[in-house]
Amino acid sequence: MSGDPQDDCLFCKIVAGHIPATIIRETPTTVAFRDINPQAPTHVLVIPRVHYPDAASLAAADPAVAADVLREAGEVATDEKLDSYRVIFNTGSGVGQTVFHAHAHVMGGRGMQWPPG
Ligand code: IU
Repeated sequence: MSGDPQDDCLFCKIVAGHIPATIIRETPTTVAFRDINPQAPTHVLVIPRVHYPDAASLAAADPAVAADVLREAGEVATDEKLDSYRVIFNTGSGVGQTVFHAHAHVMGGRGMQWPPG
């Protein structure tokens, strides 16, 4: 929960440019890149540059950056011309979180069911 880069974190490595990603937007506090295994025509991840394991711990420690992530999610939707989309923060392995660096999934471009599976 320090905010500092973690040696074993793949998204910290993307922020540092040490592993590749298709980056579509960057701000001083965030990076947005296309998901490597897209589940919708648009599937973009928005991450904070600082490392926190999930969105709630980011918001508790640095609410301004959490707001930046949300704002950037909206900017991605605008860039992608999505009038309907989802912003998803998987939190915990029980609901499918696999990378423990806070990230918003921005997904759109197809119909979706409610409730989600
Ligand atoms: P999750 O909410 O933790 O399950 O989401 C992690 C996402 O990160 C998942 O959709 C992966 O496809 C995606 N991803 C990626 O885009 N690039 C990577 O190098 C790695 C994972 I590792």
